[in-house]
Amino acid sequence: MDYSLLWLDWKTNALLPEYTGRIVGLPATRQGKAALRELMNGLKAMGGEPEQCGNRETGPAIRLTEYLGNDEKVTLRRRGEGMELIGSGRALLYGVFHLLRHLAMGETYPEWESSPAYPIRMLDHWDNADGSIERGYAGRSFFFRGGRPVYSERIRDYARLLTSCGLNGCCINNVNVHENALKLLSGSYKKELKRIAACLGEYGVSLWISVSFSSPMELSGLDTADPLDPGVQQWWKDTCLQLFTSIPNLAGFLVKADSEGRPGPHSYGRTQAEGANMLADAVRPFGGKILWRCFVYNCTQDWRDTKTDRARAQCDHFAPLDGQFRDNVILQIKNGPVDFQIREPVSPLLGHLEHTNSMVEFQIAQEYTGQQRHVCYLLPMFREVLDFRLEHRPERDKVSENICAVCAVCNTGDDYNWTGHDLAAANLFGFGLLSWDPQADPAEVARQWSILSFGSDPAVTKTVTDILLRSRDVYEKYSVPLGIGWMCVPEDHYGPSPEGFEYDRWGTYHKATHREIGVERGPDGTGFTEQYTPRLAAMYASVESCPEELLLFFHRLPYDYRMKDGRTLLQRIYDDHFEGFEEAQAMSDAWDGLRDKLEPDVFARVQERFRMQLHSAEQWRDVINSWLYRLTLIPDEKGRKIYL
Ligand code: GCW
Repeated sequence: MDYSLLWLDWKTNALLPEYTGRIVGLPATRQGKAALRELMNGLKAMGGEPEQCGNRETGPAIRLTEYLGNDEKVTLRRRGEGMELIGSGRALLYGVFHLLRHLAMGETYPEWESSPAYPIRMLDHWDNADGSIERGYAGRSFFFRGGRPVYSERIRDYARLLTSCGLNGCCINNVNVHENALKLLSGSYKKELKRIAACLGEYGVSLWISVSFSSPMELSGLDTADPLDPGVQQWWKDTCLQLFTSIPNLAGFLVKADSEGRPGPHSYGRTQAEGANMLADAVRPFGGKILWRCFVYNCTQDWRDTKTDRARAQCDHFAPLDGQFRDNVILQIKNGPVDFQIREPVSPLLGHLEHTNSMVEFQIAQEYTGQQRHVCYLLPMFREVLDFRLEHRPERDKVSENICAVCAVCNTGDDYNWTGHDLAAANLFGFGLLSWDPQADPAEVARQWSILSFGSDPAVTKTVTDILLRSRDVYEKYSVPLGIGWMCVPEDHYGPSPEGFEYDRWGTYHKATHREIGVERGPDGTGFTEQYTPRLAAMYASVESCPEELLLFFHRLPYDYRMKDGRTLLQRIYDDHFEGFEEAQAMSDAWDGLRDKLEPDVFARVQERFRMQLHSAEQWRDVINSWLYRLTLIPDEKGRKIYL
């Protein structure tokens, strides 16, 4: 096998309790059978010798009790000296993986009664038909090769990984739908899709595909894709009939429309709701859903235009449309108002949709957070977003209570370790657990992941967990300061380039001069703060009450502005950059200390990533500090060397 099984290899030293020696119960469905197989194989991999006893219960055992249906609620409870798992076939899968995980960690009776917080918990792949991956940092696609989808055993193991951490959906192709990917709709790859869908389905994972809004023109030569045109509507209906009837496990479409040059309803003078609803009507007979992205903004802005603010765009476009979307449309909203930066406020649009389904889109592909060469554990950020109180509706105030689904842009590829950086797999695992339970504790998730991935030596667990939990703050310190965003190299988005986006068209400006830096987003500026409810709006609008980590997201300030601890803004930035690099060095040293405790190849792979991280962190430190020093001519108070 040319890939690892990540947290599913069950190589642990756990002492298995007696009841794990007998398995009772004969699940009838494909998913139930998969659960039984996983249980047997998992116990064997842990050194057990489980015996399948049919329905005979002759002593302490694990009993699998399968209910018919598709419900995801699962119960694990003690039964005499043994355990019983109760649920539908897919719920048994979650139960089995939960049991195996906890046995592997040495827990004897991991009782659990749980339902996932959301019915849709999925990963979005940005895989292209040619096998490349947009913003992919872990090799090439394992869904596509040479212009078409391909089935392989790896997809089955991928499905196992997803289910084992609670995920149940996967969109296999990029939201930018080009070339052969267009044909996923047309039936050209029906056989391949069917095979992939069946394989995912065995593990309770639904297939989604991204489609282009102008498919009727691109695939069939219609002269319009206007959502109100009857011919267009019929085209989508016919296409969906073909597709959904041949692929039963297809859940629906993900659509990036009117965004970064992609076609959409705006080209025909129609609203986002009219566009989404037309597709929703076409998939409805098959129980399908439309995930409609809200990443709609003007990406051809002139840097001299002081009126337009990209942060405002999503609310400006979508908030007025609340209530106009069909009930099988879900608006997919990035966690922040701009674009997956290391620090952004929570997207205010998440509060505005009272009568429209919405979901949060996170990104575990670390596009702006170190591209899986830097360690950056994102669960603390995701928890902050899900816990954020929008203050719109007291009864369901938190983001986590306002949404009906979650997704993350995926960080996998065909690298041996799936995620490029071995430690980046913690984001995949963690996102899964969090999507099931938005209250999951990032520290506990990191601990579990570390034990399952690297074994139970407490020194390893402690070091790995510490590294993960510090990593986001460290990355933030040496990279982009105080929520300002961007400052990375255009195109590949890796490494520092403080003015790289400054005179470009993307609307991501900081407008730094020798006196001040930042965009004012309060009422006297772009008015972005007004998109929040009054208390939050006032909090962000005032420099005094704005959380310091977001200061330069919301405000334009002089470099000698005094931070709460008395340092100037500029000195804070200098200090963060020096400290951030030192802390990255300390994380790398801590990893070096594990040399004798880990498998040599794992140790070496991560060590190599730390080498890349340190090189890049040093660049970030030096480029940002030198740039600010040369711009302001204000020296570092501590007299450290600032140079390129
Ligand atoms: O951040 C940008 C990325 C694009 C991506 C886009 C999006 C898939 O740089 O590569 O396109 O976001 O989310 O649609």
